[in-house]
Amino acid sequence: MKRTLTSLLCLAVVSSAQADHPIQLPTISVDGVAGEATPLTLPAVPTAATPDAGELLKQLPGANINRNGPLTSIAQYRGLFGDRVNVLVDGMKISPACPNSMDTPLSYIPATRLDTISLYRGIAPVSSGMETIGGTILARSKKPEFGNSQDFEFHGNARAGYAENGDTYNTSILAGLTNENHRFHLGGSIDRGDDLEFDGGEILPTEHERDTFGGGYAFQNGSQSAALHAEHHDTGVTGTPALPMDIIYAKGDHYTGNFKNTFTNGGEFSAKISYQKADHLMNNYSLRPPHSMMMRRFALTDVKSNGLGIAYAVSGWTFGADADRADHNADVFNPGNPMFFVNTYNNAERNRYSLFTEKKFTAGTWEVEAGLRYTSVKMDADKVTTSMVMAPGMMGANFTTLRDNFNNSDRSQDENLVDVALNFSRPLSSQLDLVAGFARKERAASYQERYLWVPLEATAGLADGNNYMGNVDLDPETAYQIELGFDWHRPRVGLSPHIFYHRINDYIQGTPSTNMVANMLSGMMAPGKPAPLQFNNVDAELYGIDANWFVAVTHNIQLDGTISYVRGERRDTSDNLYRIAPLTARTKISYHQTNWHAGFEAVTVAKQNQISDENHEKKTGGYAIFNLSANYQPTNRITLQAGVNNLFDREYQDHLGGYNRVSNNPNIAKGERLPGLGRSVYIGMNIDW
Ligand SMILES: [Cu+2]
Repeated sequence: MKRTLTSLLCLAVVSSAQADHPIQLPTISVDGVAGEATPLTLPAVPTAATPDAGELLKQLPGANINRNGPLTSIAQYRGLFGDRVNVLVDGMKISPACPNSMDTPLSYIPATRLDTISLYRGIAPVSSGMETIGGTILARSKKPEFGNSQDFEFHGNARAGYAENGDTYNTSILAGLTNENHRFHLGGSIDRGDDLEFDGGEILPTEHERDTFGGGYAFQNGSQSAALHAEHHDTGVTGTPALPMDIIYAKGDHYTGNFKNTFTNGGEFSAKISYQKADHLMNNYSLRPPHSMMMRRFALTDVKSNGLGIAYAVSGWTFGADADRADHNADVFNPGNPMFFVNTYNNAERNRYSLFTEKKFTAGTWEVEAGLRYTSVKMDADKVTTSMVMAPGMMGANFTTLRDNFNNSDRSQDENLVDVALNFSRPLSSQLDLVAGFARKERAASYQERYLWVPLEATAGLADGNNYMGNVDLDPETAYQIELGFDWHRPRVGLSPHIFYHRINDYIQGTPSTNMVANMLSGMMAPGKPAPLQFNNVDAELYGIDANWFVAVTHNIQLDGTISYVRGERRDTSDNLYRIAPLTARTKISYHQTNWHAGFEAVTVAKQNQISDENHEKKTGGYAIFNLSANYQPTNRITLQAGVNNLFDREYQDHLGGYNRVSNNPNIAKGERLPGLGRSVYIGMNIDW
């Protein structure tokens, strides 16, 4: 591929390099332009405007974020989100300690420590993970490179950023000692911020604090590599205004190990192992006023998980086995009444054992990737109880009935999931590729969907304000997926529209609970709230189109962007699916010189009228916001960054942003949709050595 040294054409080359691999969209950097596999890489400096790695995902076609707080971003891809999307952080599946996903997987990797974030566009290959019904997203932390000789060298990276909105600062440091065989590294980050603002005032509570610290050792020679990594993560007092409580802490450690050996026949054996433990405290009275002293609650939750995977790849074939286990606990307490407790989840276990095979081959002009995966999901939960069974009258009687029903139910459940994925591509000309894919993907119920025995909002961050009841007897979701698109890649123009259709049988969705005891209890505990929903199997379909494009207008000026549209509907009723991203286009014009560039971006979002009545979802209007950004490299090692997000301080509501649950928000009514962020001027610096 022809390359020039101007940064402009570098952009074009990177983009067309992406188009050469239509099945897997390679990594897009923070600027949405650089690719990790490309030698001519533009500086991958994350935007200093946000501490949250999730924000960066929005630059990928079809991807978006459900936001419940400044650090609580839930990945959405083509209308599927939460447990339906397989998010891996440094190759590891992280299980949130919070049953409401306050500590989402992406919250474990601060934006300042992020190296790349990437997405398997379209149908994720079965080798990318278990339960990939909504795709696979990979977030990778920055690590020093191995050296070129036996001599050890000291390398590192420091980043710092400040954003005026919320007085937000974030900083990280990475230090490594490496030679051609060994790599030692240490890294850490500090994120702090006060309450964020919009044009009409403050959004309470949106303060945040998070520290991370980690280190590791890696080895490589010609045929073997191994890596060990330990990571400590400590999120402190952080608001989640879209949820009924806020984070007081979410902290823990995770460890990963990887090993790879290449044999003389070209075969490659790889193994990975991981362990995670996290503890979490949340409450509804430290960062927000409680309804009353009587309604003060805090919850202590924890998770332990571990994972193991092995694979052997030879001659285009890959054979692999994966297993992981996660064990969740959550108890709710009342600070004013030491006798009060509710076991929400007691040793809720979700264990997966999986085998897969995948084959990549060429058939005529077609490149084919075909995969088959079988996964056994074994779930169980211990018996629960609550002090509320002692409550007088119907309250105590209802709690007793729900507890006994749950404890006598068949809590041990096994599911068998079968995934098949076929991805095809073929060149139609030297500049045009056709892409097609077909898949059957399955997902078993989450522990929240299965084991929530009392009407509460512990729903992995759905944030729709409804109380939910679990359902022990849920069937797995089965999706049939079709992907069709083309990638047009010329040196100065690229365009890759893909259309998709997902037909999902047994889609797990809250429908009005018919459990009279739960409904009565929910009404007694939360007067005025709608009757609870219960997780049930329904039928759904999602379809849409998304595209990635660029045009090199002149030698120095580039236009690029993405457009993402998805429609999510029920097939068994006339309702729509909940929290579906509205039609969104990102359009950027940028001017490039060798050591600086400046960009002006428009983010245009259509109204969302296609809302879920079942979830009591509210419509949102359309809007456009404009962002300015600039990078300057005074030397090869230093990048300075400045920008303004939401330049015109436009007041808008992000459809994926949730509703205000906090009664002391001076300018946002309770139950009103939370506003998007107002104008924020930011500066940042990145130093590599
Ligand atoms: Cu929580």
